[in-house]
Formats: sequence, structure tokens, C-alpha cells
Amino acid sequence: MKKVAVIMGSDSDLPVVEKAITTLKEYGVPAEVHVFSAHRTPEQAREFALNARKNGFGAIICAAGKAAHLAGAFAANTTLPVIGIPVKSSTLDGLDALLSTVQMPAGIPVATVAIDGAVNAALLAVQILSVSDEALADRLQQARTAATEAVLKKDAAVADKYNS
Ligand code: RP5
Repeated sequence: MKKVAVIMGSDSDLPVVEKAITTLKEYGVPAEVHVFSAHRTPEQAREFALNARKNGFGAIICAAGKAAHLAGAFAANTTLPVIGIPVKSSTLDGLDALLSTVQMPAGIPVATVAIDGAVNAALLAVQILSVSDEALADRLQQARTAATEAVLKKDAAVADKYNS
């Protein structure tokens, strides 16, 4: 199975990023985790992105806050799918990181999830890998079915309490 790279701009992003790592583990997807910064370690970030496809990665998750250029910098150096997580780590509540991550010019896409949306970033990476992995596709469908059943149970409980 292809690996997913989970990159964060600083170890201060870890509380958010850990949710992505946990979600990938739940699906049995191998992840490699690193701290690379578009601003503080641009050479290391570039090197990793340039070699990611030949090193067995199928998708790259990049989490960064403030002037968040990490996902865009990775996308500039690979044609693998790059998923950006804007991290709420500043006085601007993550809006700065959201706009920095999402507003990519045509030609260099970054699939941007919600501010601190680490679970969805991981799920999107799993969905990307599931295009060529039936077992992964089955696991995703099972999780969707379980989530639907959980909400239906909640509906039944609420309806029972208020509609009788
Ligand atoms: C960004 O700046 C990082 O992704 C982090 O969200 C933010 C703050 O980094 P630290 O100063 O805590 O290392 O590059």
C-alpha cells in the first residue's frame, strides 16, 4: 500500500496533526510524520516533496498555521495530491492560514480542509488511496454505514423523548 506523508510546519501543530495520524492508523494506512517548514527549512521541505512519489507516497498532508505556505510549497514540487490543513495557531484564529492554504493559483492545486480539519484530511488521503485499493474502499463504506446508524439511533432517541 502507498504511504501517506504527514508534514507539519512546527511541532506546535502536533495537537491538531495527531488526529490525522490516529485516523490513518484506524484505516491501517502507513504514515510517515515530519516537521518541515516552508520558511524555516525550505530545502528539506523541497527535497522531501521532490522525492515523495519515488519513495512510495500516495498523498501528502501538510498542516501549518499563520502565513501557511507549507502545502503550497509542497504542491509546487510534486504532482502527488497535497492536502492542506490550516492550523489555528495565531491571533487571527486560523483565518490567515486558511486563506494562505486555499488560495492557490491555477495549475498547482492544494485540497484544503477546514481550519484544524485533521480528521477530514486523513479521510481524504484514505479516499485517494482507496481508488486503487478495494479493501480500503470497503473499510470506508463500513465506517459511513456505522456513522449513519449512529445518527439514526440519536434521531430515534430524540424523537422518542419529544414527539410522543
Ligand atoms: C507555522 O507557524 C507553523 O505551522 C505553526 O502553526 C506556526 C507557529 O510555529 P511555532 O512558532 O510555534 O514554531 O509555520
